[in-house]
Amino acid sequence: MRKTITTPILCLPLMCLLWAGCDDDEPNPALVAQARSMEGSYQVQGRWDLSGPLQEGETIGELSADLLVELAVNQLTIPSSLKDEARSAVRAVIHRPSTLAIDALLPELAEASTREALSALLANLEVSSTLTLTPSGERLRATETITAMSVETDLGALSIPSEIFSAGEERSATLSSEFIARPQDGGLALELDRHEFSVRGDRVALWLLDEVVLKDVAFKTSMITDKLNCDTITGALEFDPIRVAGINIGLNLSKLNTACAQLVSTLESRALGLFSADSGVQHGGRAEAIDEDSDGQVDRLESTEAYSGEWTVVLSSVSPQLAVEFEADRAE
Ligand SMILES: [Ca+2]
Repeated sequence: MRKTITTPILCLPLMCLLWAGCDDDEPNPALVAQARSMEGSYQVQGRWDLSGPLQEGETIGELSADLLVELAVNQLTIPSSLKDEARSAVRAVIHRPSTLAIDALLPELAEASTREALSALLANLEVSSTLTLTPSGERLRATETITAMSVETDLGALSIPSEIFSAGEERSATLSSEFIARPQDGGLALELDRHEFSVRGDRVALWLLDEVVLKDVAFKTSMITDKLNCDTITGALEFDPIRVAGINIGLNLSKLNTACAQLVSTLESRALGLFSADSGVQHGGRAEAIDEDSDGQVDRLESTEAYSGEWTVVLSSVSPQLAVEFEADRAE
């Protein structure tokens, strides 16, 4: 009698191990079926809004001054506990005059209309990609690869060359991302894990400035670093020793000149001081899966409001948020 009871109990863990199918590990047949109904390749038309960092109403001078404040604070030898207070104090003294000095050196970029025009373009990037979904139990292995990028201008759609938005030969280059997608219980919906692309938002912004916004202007963004003269910028900064919590934080002209030299070289690799050269974008979230002809095979995916994105590396003073939406049609 005893034997017939104890044997199954002792064997249970081993059986689970061998069959990988006890209790919670049992694949949900509904999710497995959903995953199979979504299998295949899709053509994705996405719209990205990369204008987040430009929507604060700041001029190029202000954006650059934000960066100068950060770089100047990094020059200081102060306890980390005082850093926030020191940043506020330095900002209060140098931000406004350096903004005016930089805007005066770059009048072509200081115009509000320039920033607004660039912001409007970055807010409506059309991004084409392919998406393949391969079932694996109740999940899907997904690969998304960006194939093209364009913007709508007054003169019609303009393609952004791939050598601009891709990282070119740099090692971090990847326009293809692998991730997991999870069909959701209780309806045709798919949760796409956050996945990252090292799209060069900085180069896209500079290219759009040159090719569209400043098209009829002799000034080009490659002239930014030549025109930013640190003697002029730091010469505009006059201040008494800055004290924080009773301590002189030691900001002087020499440290400001070092910070300004760093600003100029940083602007060479960052568009307008906004996007770091190695900034990536990542997005993910909920998509609706639509079976238009009710044949059991999903034909279309559409992002929902619960789909979002963000910059992966961005200046601390600007918004990392990135709006992304897409529709994907099954490729025949
Ligand atoms: Ca169908």
